[in-house]
Amino acid sequence: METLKTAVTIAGENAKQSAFVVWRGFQESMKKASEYGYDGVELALKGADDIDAGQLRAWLREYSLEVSCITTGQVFADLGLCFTHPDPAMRKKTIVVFNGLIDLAGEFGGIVNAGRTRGFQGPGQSREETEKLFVDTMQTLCDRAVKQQVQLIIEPVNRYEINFINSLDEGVEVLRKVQRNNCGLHADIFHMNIEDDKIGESLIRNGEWVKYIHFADSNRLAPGLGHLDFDEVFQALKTIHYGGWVSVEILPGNNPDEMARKAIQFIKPKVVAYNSSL
Ligand code: LER
Ligand code: MN
Repeated sequence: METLKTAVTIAGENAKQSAFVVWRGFQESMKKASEYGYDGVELALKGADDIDAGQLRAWLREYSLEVSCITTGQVFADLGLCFTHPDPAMRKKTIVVFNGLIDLAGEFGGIVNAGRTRGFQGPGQSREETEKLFVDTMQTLCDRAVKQQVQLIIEPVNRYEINFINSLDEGVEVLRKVQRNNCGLHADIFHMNIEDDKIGESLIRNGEWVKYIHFADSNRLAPGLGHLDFDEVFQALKTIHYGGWVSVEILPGNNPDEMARKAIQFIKPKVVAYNSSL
């Protein structure tokens, strides 16, 4: 079984508020991530042009980090693109942007997420139409990604942010219809606390699909600052033999450095204990 690794979410310095990350500015963020003891960085990008691949390679080497995943929230929030867009031209643009990110992930991390970019049920759109557009776009992107050995993972997000794919159960239901081996679930513990029946039980029930994890507490601050039971989460991860990334996606507050430090101080001992029990 693979070990757990820790990551923190980052974006470029000009990224808008819609980039839901702890730190901004790639190099500075990577330097701090390494100093604080994270193993990797999760890159929030709105396109492959956001970062120079050569520079990224050099920084990762300099700071001994890996890319955990490329996330795409800004593609939705900033560019207005998504898999279920009713306009075919906008869906085509979504595919072009994702193709670039998939190619980048081919060298860095091997995972691209679709959070809110998976789309939503728009006014006048039926659930069936929404699902069909989602499945078609996912199939196109998975077929592109398989050549780069990249996985495309969808993140159930709570109902107050989106009206399509809110829980892990719902995620699995639609992923089964995609019928591709390189797709999976990205479980965010904060969203699961709102939508799933029991966090541990849902992780176990849907375990074979879980490929990536976001960590935040009930109030979306650093794990340990809310009322979620992270021992239950780690126990469930053990049960499903989860190996790979746990990535901190939290509200940075007024002091992102302090929040990032509190997060790693809370999760690192649990990750070390998990890994040494393998
Ligand atoms: C993205 O990872 C996420 O969790 C969303 O809630 C951002 O709005
Ligand atoms: Mn998330």
